[in-house]
Amino acid sequence: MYTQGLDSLGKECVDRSAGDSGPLAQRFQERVDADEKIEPRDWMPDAYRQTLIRQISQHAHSEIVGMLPEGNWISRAPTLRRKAVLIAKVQDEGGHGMYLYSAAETLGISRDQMQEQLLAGTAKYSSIFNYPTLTWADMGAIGWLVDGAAILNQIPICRCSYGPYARAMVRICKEESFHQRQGFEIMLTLARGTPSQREMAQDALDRWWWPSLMMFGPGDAQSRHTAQSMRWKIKRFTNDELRQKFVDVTVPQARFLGLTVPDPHLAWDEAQQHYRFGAIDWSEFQAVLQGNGPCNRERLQMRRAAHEEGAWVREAATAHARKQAVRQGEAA
Ligand code: FAQ
Repeated sequence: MYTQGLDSLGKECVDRSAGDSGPLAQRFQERVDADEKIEPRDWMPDAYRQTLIRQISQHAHSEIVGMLPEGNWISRAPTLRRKAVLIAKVQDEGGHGMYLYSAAETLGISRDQMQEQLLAGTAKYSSIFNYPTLTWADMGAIGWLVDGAAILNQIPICRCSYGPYARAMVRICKEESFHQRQGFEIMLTLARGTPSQREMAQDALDRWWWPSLMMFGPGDAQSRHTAQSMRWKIKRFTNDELRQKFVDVTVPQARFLGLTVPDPHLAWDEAQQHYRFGAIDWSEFQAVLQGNGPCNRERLQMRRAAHEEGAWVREAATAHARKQAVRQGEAA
């Protein structure tokens, strides 16, 4: 369902003017154009390397910070089954962060450097994780909308030009698909429940709809990286193309749930075969990116505390590795 139509979008947005010249750069672009994978030891333009480090590390940080809004509900899940599923989902997100940090490390940045950037507040992570999770229905809305948006954004990355990133995304997308379904199932249960459960589901949709649309990034005219990233096949579709696909897929799902998308301008455009939707409040998006969203400070505080509290684990692991190395040296 989420992959339908993705292969027919995006071709006209490739900017051919940017990029290095010189025989190595030319050969590199030819390989990308031929859909060959670029591997860590291959020559690549420095700007390509930096773009990947930026995007993959932001993506990894998003997964790690993204554990916090849901982690908040593990102890309050309504049943044992819901608790077990939520724990598994949050663990998956931790795993996604680890694969992605490993993929970024192949480009020459260390995990410690990425951690420092996150904890210092200089690294970006997805805006969506700076919103609070106020009710149980938010677990449904996150799975349905946030993971749904993440899948649409990430399936094309399985075909991205950089091998380690593309391969990491294959497993991640499979797990995101399970996450999306569990979220939809929570919403369905609430939507078919008591009037107050239904109200809770509607309230969660009202609060998460617009931030989910913002996940895809600024509009194409404002996106500074899209043209070059598409030329390098890091991105396969523009932010607006993916956002439109998300709206087209999700609105019928909201109707199936019997919930109302909080957008008075939402309308089906028969000629275009797309839903038209209202204007996004980009000032809210910018405020979140500048650190002034509802939970930015809380999220970073939590990460810093977790890092400090985990110092003894890192020390123990390092001491264990040292001991192992000495023993292996003695045995050799
Ligand atoms: N939030 O020129 P563009 C998940 C920044 S994972 C914050 O369009 P680009 C799983 C952008 O970095 C969610 N910042 O940039 C999960 C750039 O800043 P810079 C994360 C944003 O890179 C589910 C500037 O604005 N997914 O949800 C955002 O070409 C549930 C200009 O933007 C990924 O990271 C934003 N929403 O396109 C976990 C997917 N949007 O670096 C837990 C991979 C834009 O110049 C629970 N990433 N910015 O200072 C991508 O596809 C791209 O990086 C985009 C942005 C599309 C996010």
